[in-house]
Amino acid sequence: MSGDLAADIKRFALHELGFSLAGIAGADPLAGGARLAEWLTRGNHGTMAFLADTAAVRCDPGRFLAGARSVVCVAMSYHEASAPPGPAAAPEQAAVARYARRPDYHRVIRTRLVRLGRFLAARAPGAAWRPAVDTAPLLEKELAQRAGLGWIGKNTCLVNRTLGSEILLGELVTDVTLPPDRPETDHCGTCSACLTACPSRAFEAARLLDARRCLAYATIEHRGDFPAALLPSLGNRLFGCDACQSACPWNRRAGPSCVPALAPRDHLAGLSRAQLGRIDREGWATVAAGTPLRRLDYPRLVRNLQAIARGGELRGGA
Ligand code: B12
Repeated sequence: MSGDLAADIKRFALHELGFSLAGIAGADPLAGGARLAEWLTRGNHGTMAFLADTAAVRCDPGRFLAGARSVVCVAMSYHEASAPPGPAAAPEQAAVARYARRPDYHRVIRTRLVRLGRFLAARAPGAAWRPAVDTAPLLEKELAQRAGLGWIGKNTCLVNRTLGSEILLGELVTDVTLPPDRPETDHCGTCSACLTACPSRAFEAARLLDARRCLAYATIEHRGDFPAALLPSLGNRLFGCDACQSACPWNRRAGPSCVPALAPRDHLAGLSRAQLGRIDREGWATVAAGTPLRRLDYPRLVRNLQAIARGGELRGGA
């Protein structure tokens, strides 16, 4: 077990690759597997079949990479203390969640994880490694908690005591045995601001989100017609939702820590609904290029814009 190698890997991740946090977790199976199975049985995942299809791998890094012994967990901050709480955009604008108003973190984090893998392999010849960001079948938040990067808050997001929860996660799974860091403990205490702030009442309990009632799910992941029950609470949200994070006192307290690689694209903070309503497929591809917005195809852009308008009618407003 090489303590020096572990320290060098974390130093390289923080100082050469520009990650905000880095820590090491053991690769043994995750306790969250049972909760995930129960969550799936309840249907809380909606149309996200990919979660059910890969459930067995998600809670066992050893099935993600044969012979896995350690997981290097990293995080990148997009937190701008100046960002106002609530949907930033005015009613005539389309609100895009803060994580999505910037270069696509999947690419930003993955290219750096590949460099981290090469750094590891240079120091440990023959080492096997595999990068993972978001779409890879792993319970990223539970691994990050195990690696000491933060704890799973009541809104189910990973929260760091200094940076808050506006951090995006990535992992490098390897068959090299590295000394693990100490897991972080829960610091939510009696606060439940996130649970009450959710505009669509998506939390059935602390750390239990019914994705079918989550506006981030409805605008980004849901396949099919927009869920009618969520129209009144949608507001002008086009892509994602920040409500349960904006309400979190840890985000209120955290200073600005957005990394340069995730610097915001200002035009995405005030997209006009009227202009988007006139845009064609190519036009949308240009607006979404290089950002997480690419996950929203053109038919669902149109669906979400229509849902915002119908929601407004239901509220008797714009
Ligand atoms: C599916 C998914 C979603 C779904 C479902 C969210 C969810 N909570 O599951 C939807 C589309 C709704 C979604 C929304 C968002 N997402 Co998302 N998403 C994922 C994904 C791909 C899988 C998460 C998963 O496994 N869910 C399954 C359920 C069962 O897990 P869970 O709800 O987290 O519950 C666990 C914990 O509660 C835990 N637990 C721990 N202790 C305890 C104690 C008790 C008593 C209980 C009950 C449970 C519990 O057990 C459960 C199983 O692990 C991850 C990437 C990954 N591969 O991990 C990104 C990820 C979680 N998403 C991310 C982001 C940024 C978001 C949004 C903030 C985007 C936005 N602004 O719109 C929102 C936040 C909404 C929210 N409050 O979660 C980031 C979160 C970073 C962070 N700081 O936590 C991730 C890690 C992607 C990344 N690589 O950065 N997401």
